Amino acid sequence: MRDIAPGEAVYIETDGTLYTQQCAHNPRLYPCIFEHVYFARPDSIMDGVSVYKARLRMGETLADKVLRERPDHDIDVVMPIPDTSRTSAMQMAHRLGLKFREGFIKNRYIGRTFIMPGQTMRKKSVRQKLNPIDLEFRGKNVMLVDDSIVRGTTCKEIVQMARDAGARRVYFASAAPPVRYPNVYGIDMPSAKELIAHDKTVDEIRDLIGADWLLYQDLEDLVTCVSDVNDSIDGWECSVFTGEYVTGDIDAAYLNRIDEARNDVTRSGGADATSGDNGIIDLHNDED
Ligand code: PIN
Repeated sequence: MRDIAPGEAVYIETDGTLYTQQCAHNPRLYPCIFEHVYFARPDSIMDGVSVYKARLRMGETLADKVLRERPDHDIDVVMPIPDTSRTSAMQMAHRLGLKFREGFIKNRYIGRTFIMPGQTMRKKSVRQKLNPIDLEFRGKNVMLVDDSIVRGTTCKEIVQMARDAGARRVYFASAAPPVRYPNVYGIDMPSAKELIAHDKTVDEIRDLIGADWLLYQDLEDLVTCVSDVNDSIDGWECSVFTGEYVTGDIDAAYLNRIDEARNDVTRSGGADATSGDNGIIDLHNDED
C-alpha cells in the first residue's frame, strides 16, 4: 500500500486494526542497500526504487568493471548462480556481448543454505541444491555471477563444481562488494569472524574460494545502481560493506554481544550456547 516511513512503527491487531506512529525525532531515510542486492523480491518497488531495475544495473556496472580490469578478457560465457543473481548476470552478459547460459539448475525442494547453522550441513546441501549441466562448462572459461559472497562456503563449492563439470577457467563475480561487517538492523547474518571477507583482501578471498579471477562490485557503483530515482532518500545503509552504522550507537561491546549470539557454536546449541531468546530475528526468505 505504501512504504513505512523511517522511524515509523506499524502495529496491526489480529482483527486487522492498523495503528501507525512516528517514533523518532529527526528521522532520516536510509534504506538498506542489501535488500536490493539479495533479500527483496525482484518485483518489489521500495521507496520508489525498482529492485529488478537495480539488479539490471548491477549487471551493467559489473560488465563495465570487467572491461576496466581486463579489456582483453577471455570469458566465453556468463552464468548466474540461481536465483537472485539471474537478473544481473543476464544484463552483464548482454553488456559484454557474451552468451548467457544457465549452467546450474536449482533443486526446488531444498531450502536456502546461508542461514543454516553448521558448516558441514551447509557444504553438503550446496550439492543437493544445485546441479551442473556439464555441456555448458566443458572446455569453457565461465564467469559465474552471484548476488553476494557471505561466508564463502557455497561459492567455494560452486567453483569446484564448475571445475568438476569441465570448465577451463572459473571466474567469479559478486554483484555486491565484499561483506566484511555484521548486520545489526534485523538481518540475521553470520558473525564477523564467519564472513570470508572480514579481514581479507580480494586476492586472498579469490584463493580461498578457488577461483581464477574474483570480481567484486565497487560500493560506489552499487550505490549508483539504486540512486537517481527518489530525491527524498538521504543515503543508503551500507554497514555490511563499510562497518559504518548509520544510527551511530553501535560500539565494540554491542558487536561482541551479537558475535557471541550468532556464531555457529551458539546456534547449534554447542558448549558455549546461550539459552533462550537471543534477540536475533531469523529471516527465512524462501521464494517457493
Ligand atoms: C541465494 C542468494 N545468495 C547466494 C545468498 C553464499 C552467499 N549467498 C547469499 C549467495 S538465492 S556464501 O538466489 O536466493 O537462492 O558466501 O555464504 O557461500
